[in-house]
Amino acid sequence: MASVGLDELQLAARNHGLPLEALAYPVTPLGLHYVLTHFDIPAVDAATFRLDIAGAVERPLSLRLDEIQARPAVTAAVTMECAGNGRALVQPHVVSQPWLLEAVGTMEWTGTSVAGLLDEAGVRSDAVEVVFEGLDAGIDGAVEQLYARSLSLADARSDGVMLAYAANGVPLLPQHGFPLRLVVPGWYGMTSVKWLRTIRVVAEPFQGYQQAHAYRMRVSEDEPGTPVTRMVPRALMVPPGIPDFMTRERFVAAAAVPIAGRAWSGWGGIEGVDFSSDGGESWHPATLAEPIGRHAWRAWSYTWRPDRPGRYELCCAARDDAGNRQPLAPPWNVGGYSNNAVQRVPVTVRAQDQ
Ligand SMILES: Nc1nc2c(c(=O)[nH]1)N[C@H]1C(S)=C(S)[C@@H](COP(=O)(O)O)O[C@H]1N2
Ligand SMILES: [Mo]
Repeated sequence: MASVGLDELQLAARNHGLPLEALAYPVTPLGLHYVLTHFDIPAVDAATFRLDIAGAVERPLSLRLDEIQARPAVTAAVTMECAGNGRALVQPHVVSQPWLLEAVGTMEWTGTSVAGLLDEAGVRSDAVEVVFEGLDAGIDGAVEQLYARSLSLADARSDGVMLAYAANGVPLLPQHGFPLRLVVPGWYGMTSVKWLRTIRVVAEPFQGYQQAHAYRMRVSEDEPGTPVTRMVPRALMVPPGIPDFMTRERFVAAAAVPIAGRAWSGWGGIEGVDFSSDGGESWHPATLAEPIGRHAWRAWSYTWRPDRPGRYELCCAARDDAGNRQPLAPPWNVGGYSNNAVQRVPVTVRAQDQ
């Protein structure tokens, strides 16, 4: 593994991933969902909070939290993954939040639809995009900013896109965007702006830092690249057996080993998951469970029967119904985004008498 610096350790100690054993839960318990915050977590007073809907609209709105909560509510299980998931596994090393594979989670979000609010404000005919701006300020790439991202009008209006004020049945935790955040199913997490303060409908494409500079797929700093959008497919397994404290290496008994995990894609449903115990040389189809929601990960399982004690490398790979399949080797780009190379779990099978 490439070594990470103290600045990366500082980020890794503030943000945190899903412990992979928590893949066991269909809905990630509060506190186990990954967290990624670029700047500081703002302390927001819900009593004085306002969401402004401004810009190219007929009727600008300024809504209190209780007014938003009084609107028609939707609840959906949504799998969210950071675009930088897998970054620490790419070569050459990309300096940023050093995720291995744990920047994912699924919560049951409750909120109100963005389409409904846009209709109420009345989007003007010259509008092209909707900018979602957070309360959190900071400096990124030498640019001072409020964290902000945009969506095309069509994407902002699409089914399932909501302003969420609750997760797993309780008000949002501070680190997940209290009191109000955007949730955009199927897209990488940077899209789902936390601590939402302003929705601005604009007549020109948004050129903010997190849109026009960060979150671009490109292999050199001087090319504009293409935007990072939806999650490419990924399957993860709960590492089986017991771990070594320091190396996290796994140890299992020489017996039938139940393997379980979850798989998701932002491009469509999961068509299949394949399992390998020889580092990706040979593959065996896993069993898929029924989906728990259109925007949520899907459980899969496989019974692995190692034929002898020794060292193995377990892998899993997802396929979606849009025809995407996980690669064996990580794709490289400047930001270390969208690395969905297959998970590799080294395991030692111990003889029965050990
Ligand atoms: N306002 C604001 N929204 C934000 C961010 C942020 O730093 N500020 N980080 C984004 C990124 S990169 C991710 S991956 C998700 C993480 O959401 P979570 O911490 O609730 O898991 O929030 C997104 N929304
Ligand atoms: Mo992210």
